Amino acid sequence: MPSPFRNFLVLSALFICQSTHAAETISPLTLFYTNAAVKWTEALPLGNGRLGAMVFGGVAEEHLQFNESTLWTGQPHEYQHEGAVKFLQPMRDLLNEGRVLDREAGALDKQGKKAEADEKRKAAHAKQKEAEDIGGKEFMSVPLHQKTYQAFGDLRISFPGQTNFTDYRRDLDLDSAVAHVTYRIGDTTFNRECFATFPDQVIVWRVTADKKGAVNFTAKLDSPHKSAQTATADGNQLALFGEVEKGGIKFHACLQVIASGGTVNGTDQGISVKNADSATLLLAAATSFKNFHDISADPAARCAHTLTALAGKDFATLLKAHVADHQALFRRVSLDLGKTDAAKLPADQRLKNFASGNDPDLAALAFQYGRYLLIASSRPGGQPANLQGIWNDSLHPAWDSKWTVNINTEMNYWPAEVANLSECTAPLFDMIADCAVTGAKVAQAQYGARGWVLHHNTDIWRGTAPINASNHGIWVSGGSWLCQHLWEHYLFTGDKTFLAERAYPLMHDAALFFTEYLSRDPITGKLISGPSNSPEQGGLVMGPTMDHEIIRALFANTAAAAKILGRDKAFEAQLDAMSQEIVPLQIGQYGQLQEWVEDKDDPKNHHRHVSHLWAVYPGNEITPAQTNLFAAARQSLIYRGDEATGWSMGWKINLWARFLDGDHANEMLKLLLKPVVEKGVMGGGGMYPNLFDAHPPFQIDGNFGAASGIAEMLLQSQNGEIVLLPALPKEWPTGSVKGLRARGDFEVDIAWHGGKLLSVAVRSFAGNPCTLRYGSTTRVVKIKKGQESFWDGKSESEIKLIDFDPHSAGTTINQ
Ligand code: FUC
Repeated sequence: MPSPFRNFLVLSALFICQSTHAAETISPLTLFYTNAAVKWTEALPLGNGRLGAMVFGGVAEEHLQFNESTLWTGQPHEYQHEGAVKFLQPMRDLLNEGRVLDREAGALDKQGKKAEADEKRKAAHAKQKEAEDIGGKEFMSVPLHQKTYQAFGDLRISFPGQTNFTDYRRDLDLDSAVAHVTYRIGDTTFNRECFATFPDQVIVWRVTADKKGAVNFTAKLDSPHKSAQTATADGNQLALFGEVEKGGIKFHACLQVIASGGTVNGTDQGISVKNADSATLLLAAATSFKNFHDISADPAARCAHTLTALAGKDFATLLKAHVADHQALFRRVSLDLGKTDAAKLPADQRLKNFASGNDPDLAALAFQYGRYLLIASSRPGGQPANLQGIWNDSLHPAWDSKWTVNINTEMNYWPAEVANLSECTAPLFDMIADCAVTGAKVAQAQYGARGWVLHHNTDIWRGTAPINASNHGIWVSGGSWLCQHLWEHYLFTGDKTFLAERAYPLMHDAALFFTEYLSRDPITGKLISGPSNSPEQGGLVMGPTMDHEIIRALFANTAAAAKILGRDKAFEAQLDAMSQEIVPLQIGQYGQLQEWVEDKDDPKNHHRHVSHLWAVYPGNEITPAQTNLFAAARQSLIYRGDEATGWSMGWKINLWARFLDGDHANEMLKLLLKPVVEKGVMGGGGMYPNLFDAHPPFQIDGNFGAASGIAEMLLQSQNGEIVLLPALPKEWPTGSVKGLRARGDFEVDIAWHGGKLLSVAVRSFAGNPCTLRYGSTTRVVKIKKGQESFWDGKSESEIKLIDFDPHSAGTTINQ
């Protein structure tokens, strides 16, 4: 290796060491607290994608509130509104008539005829309302609302007499996905550990004491479900079972208690352990849900099967398998933004100080927490992360804790590819495939179209018809937005089998729907979307910009996929031709990117949705190269303002990163990483003490938006180049990131110092063409499959290539 090159690698290693030095006494990647949780949003989340637990860490009473991702109200059901298609054209006509009246009002305004203009506007408004009324009565989902994700139960473990304790600490170690509680009573130290294991499908909890025979407790199960009952078996097992509603989903949990030393005694009310040295609890939980049209499974048999499979496995074996499984995903990426003494404080204190203090490591922790939460809430074979991931203690959670797909579900998966957790997308893709089945029925019944459509929400029954109210429920782009995730998965992984077998058929049929749905706009002569809305404001309209952006992207991606796969030439040509005909992006009177086909944006509108900026992020129709549109989109974001609900601020981090403004992105991060002050649901967002994102209330999308935003600040690859440090804020002068993924099947490590790139290493898994950009310097590099290239970002520097072992890359990064 030539010496200058070796030097910058050594230097980068040195800086990384220096930056971690100040905090070497604390375990990195840990959220710790000096008090037990009182509120649910102080408890710490564990999950294996199917089971979730919130660990409170109380001394006298430990409380694990737990979930299973398939416990929902309702039963298999089709939601399409048969015959609704006959109301489609009347709605379009009314909306178009309203638009004509609005235009006439504008012309009258210009002639100074204000009163007449106002009359016309009123008439236009009446037409819109009439269309919304027809929609509301004739076009909505049957029934109007979807179903609700449910809390499952609570494990309460009471420790008699444990009131006077010292040296309390509880934490969640993101690196091992284990929660700990330690404290002392007199001269006995108690340790509790808890994790939710994916390989063994149970929640494992253990207590140990450093004095023999000191472990005494009683464990009980209860549940907010009225039907729930408990019963003991074999003296060391306690079952909790019931059904959500008559004929609905049945549930069953089984707690098994294994003590070392002492005695174990079970009754139907609970299991008591006396004078043990240590004890392990295994909690299995299951439901009768098989898939969206079959709920005939036996949850008790499922639990028995799970527990039987654990026979002979001790705590250490379970822990080892769990940690290995978690770290195989989690350790693919490390991020160091520098550590200060601020990192020695408990997480809730760090949150309070973040905006004013110097704690860049909390941003790194938030990034890794997003990755942790995705691993914990979205694993192959399960349900995708819903509005609360999998964590929910209520029978009536906010927005039913469903999958809202006009931003929220998609945001959950924004970090998945770039933050090297590609496998976690599997449940999302399964859900898309289900929705393509139900959505085909909605497309036929309500639009008379082939293909499939998903409106703004879905639930476990895969409802795809418009829900709640026509003014925001009739929004047609949920399915096509989700299709972008299929395409991105291909771009990041280069997996052609996935493209051919999974992605393309779904994308094809989503695109097919829009080829039949788009109508010819009588005013502009272009193809237009509608009836629809710009989520969730402005009411039912023709021509929201976001729809057009998403549909254009769907058409382009589907056509590109068809070309790669050598399929459907005529369809590809049709998509290309139709794309050109869709209403184009427009710049309005305030220098803004228009949110609607009409130039009617209000620059004082601070609405949380920034839908028309989809083309900047997560789309990429608007790039820095399109200077006018780029400036207009940026102007729109400035008008929208910064402070908003949690997820909205999460989106804005990503947008400011795409606007190449790292300092503004960092300001957004500070607004998000602050304790929430609950001022009502649409008040400003922030975070809870457990670093769960607050809409408010708790909604997990902001956690994922923050994680992807931080990645976007450090690496972007959406425009055919790998752009290094595109939006590095001044407050992160020195740091490194390892293991991010770039489109084209690359893995990237970056180190920087003094705000400048020090080194980049790019590993190629497919030998795709590669252009690296740092600032205005670009270098085209030929990296063969299995080669790693090193560069220092300078135009004159040599780019070094060495071989690497593709099987070990991505899983070997030490924290
Ligand atoms: C959309 C948003 C709300 C909320 C809900 C779950 O309706 O407009 O703010 O996030 O989803």
